[in-house]
Amino acid sequence: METGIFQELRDVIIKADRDQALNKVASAVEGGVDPTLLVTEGLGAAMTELGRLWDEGATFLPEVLASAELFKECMAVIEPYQLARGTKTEPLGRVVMGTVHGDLHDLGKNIVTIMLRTAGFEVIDLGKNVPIETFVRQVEELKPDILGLSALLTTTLIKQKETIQALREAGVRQRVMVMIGGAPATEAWAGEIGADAYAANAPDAVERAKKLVSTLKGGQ
Ligand code: B12
Repeated sequence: METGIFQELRDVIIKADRDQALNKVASAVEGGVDPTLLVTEGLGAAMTELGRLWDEGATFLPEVLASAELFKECMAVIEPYQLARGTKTEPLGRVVMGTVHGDLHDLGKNIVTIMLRTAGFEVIDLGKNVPIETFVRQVEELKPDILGLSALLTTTLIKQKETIQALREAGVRQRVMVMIGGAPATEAWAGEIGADAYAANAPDAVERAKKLVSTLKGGQ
């Protein structure tokens, strides 16, 4: 039963039980469980739950790190199955994505990246802790339709604003749609810093990205 596997997967990710998690993921994808649901209901939900435990002081950094590493290993198993379900036609658009400078959180960004790829976008993932100049240079060189900026710390949120400012200063702001996300980001923050879109989660990010691209194609 599918809902059972998501709960089981959440439990073993939270416990960072590597063997169990990798076995469960492999047998689920081979058994035809929807890979996107495994990512959102299994892996993503486990990290959200871990976040709640962290807030309560019921888990500690080494445990979170172990779960985060395992999350990545599981994603690597799921990704080929997810991509195989995606479209193989002309990409919907090009996205450059990264976590802002000073911020090492990349699990959420990775989920957004893979979901955008599955939806048919070409995504160039710059990784985490990405300097502002790198974002600007990649926008100049790769000419993406969308720049995605992830930030998980209240102290690094400001980098989203500074990146948009730097794009303006480099004269390339009008060339790209900027989409922001990450736990402390909000719709209001997006408006305040002049971003084109905010999304709270990966499915929302896909919807927003599709709208941004259709606005671009509509000749805005
Ligand atoms: C896992 C984790 C870590 C891991 C990160 C591993 C990794 N590779 O990412 C480790 C252990 C390394 C870590 C380190 C730290 N962490 Co930490 N971490 C977390 C935790 C528990 C979960 C974050 C997570 O992965 N969530 C699950 C994913 C799926 O959700 P998400 O990231 O929000 O992403 C979703 C959306 O936000 C959105 N999204 C994300 N990015 C983007 C981008 C775009 C463009 C769009 C559209 C959407 C989008 O879609 C995603 C999918 O749905 C949170 C707790 C929490 N409540 O969030 C703390 C948390 C973020 N960490 C925190 C802190 C303080 C730290 C440390 C400073 C701890 C320390 N003392 O060293 C360091 C900072 C290191 C650094 N410089 O970045 C605080 C931040 C507090 C604050 N207000 O700033 C939190 C909130 C915990 C807390 N309550 O104190 N952390």
